[in-house]
Amino acid sequence: MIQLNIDRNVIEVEEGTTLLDAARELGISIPTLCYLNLPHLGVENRPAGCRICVVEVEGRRNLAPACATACGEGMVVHTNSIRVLNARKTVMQMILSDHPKDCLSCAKSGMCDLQNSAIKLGIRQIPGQEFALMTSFRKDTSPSIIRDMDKCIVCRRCETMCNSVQTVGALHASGRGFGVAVTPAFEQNLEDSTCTYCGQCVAVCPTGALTEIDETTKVIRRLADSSKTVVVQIAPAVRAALGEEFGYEPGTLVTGKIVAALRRLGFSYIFDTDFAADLTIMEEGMELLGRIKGHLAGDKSVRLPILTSCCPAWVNFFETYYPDMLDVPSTARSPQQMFGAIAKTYFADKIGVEREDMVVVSVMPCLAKKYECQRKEFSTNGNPDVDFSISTRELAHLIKEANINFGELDDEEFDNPLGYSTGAGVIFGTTGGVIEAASRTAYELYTGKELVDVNFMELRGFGGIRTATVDFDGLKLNIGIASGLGNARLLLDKVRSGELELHAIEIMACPNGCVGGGGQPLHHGKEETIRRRAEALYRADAEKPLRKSHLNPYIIELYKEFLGAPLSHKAHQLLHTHYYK
Ligand code: HC0
Ligand code: SF4
Repeated sequence: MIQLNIDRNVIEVEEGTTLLDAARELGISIPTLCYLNLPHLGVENRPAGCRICVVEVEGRRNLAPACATACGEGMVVHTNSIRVLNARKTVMQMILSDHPKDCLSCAKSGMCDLQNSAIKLGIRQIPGQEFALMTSFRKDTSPSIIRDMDKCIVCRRCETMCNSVQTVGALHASGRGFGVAVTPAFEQNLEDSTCTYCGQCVAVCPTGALTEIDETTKVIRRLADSSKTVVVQIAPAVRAALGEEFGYEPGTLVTGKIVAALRRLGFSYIFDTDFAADLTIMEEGMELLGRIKGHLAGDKSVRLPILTSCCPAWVNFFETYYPDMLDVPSTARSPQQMFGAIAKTYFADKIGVEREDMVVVSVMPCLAKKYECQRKEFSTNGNPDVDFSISTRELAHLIKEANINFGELDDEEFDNPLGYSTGAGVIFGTTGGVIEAASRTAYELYTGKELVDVNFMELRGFGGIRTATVDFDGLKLNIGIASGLGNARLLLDKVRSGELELHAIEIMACPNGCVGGGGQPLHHGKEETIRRRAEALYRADAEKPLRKSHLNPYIIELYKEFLGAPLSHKAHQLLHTHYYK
């Protein structure tokens, strides 16, 4: 153990502890900007690049970055001496001297760590900025994300998420001095890189350098167009997180308030992606059972394990990195896309609206969903099944912009038929939920027996990679679950090498599933926030009268009136897809 003195407090810490952690243990707050600690993901970003966390160590000539300086025996440290405060202010002024001054209209305004740090440090002027070199980079716009490197402070948090957590490797720092920026290889556009649009870089960017494509203005225009019927669907994970934007604790379910707010915003029909999640289970569950039965019958052409296919960033990832396995994932479209396809056919017919006059908007915790709804295979004669996908954060902006007092809204119910869901559809939003929902239905369809306890506790949890065996009345199914693309890669490599033999694998690109999505209220990597959102979804499931997808009466009606049966010709046309590179 090492003993040192910080701001006249004596503390004992283990060797290797940083000054930042020692100070935090004492309850002393040292400001940070580039530093990001994500212990649940096993990564720590501390390039010591911003120098905002500098402290004074007696006997040393230079100030030391607290995030990257180990405690030493007998050190005497001052975290808020005049010298330290002046240095932090100067550092901040230097960062701001080369930073655009459009804070009022910046997409990150009000959520920006740089802005908050400048406020805390009392910055009121930026001396000498007329002499500073204002660098300017071209803006890079992709279907999901905008890169504005003028706002990059080279904290490299995005690089850590993209490389260490997601193992995608789309972003790296390049250049020197004022010209330094974090960019895809050869400064190509994100769209031409290996980026999956998972949005995890956006979720940790402390400034407006990486933000989502904002589609709220387009949505408002469609809402104002009386010739359009505007239908909205909300994803499972949105209901457990949107409340945070309005002062509620993480994990507060605000489903009824969201429905009420969407009605006030002028949407004609308020539906639930959870309905389409139930539909996904019907299609994907039958596909799973078909492959398992084929496997048991000795059919060598059957590919196992089946991989879930509802996460578009994951689809991007396997299309790029596993082109030899494109026939392994389920062909079922994601619930977002199944919803769009059914809304613009079955439902449009029911209410007598032409496809071209219907606009489908989705509210998603995800940025890759913006890209997914633009994939060409999800449109008919150029008309997309889902017109716009907005994030949970964008919905919060819309509600605030419309002056809706969210906290005072009484709960309202979804519209039917596409607004009714079982508990199985709700848990899609957290890691393990899709495979648990599939297991509930597949068990009953396979065994012909009633599943009394629907809680597959062995499939729940928060570990990035999990395996479990579920018992289908004697048939043991080996299940794998991975969240985060780095974990997906680890698991798939084991399957490819034959080290692991699994029947089905659920993969979600974002750590811990959609509850931790790149479009959710910024959680700054706090695992507790994400965990509480996940718990909320399991609560919502437990409160539902029906908890198995195949019992959803509106799904039964949809097959009876329109689709015929799971995996029918029509179901294939509207609800399945193919993969390509
Ligand atoms: Fe998800 Fe989904 S569960 S990907 O995480 O499958 O975004 O919440 O909407 O589509 O349902 C996201 C969340 C969805 C889809 C569903 C799936
Ligand atoms: Fe990397 Fe995901 Fe960001 Fe793309 S969206 S650059 S894959 S972290």
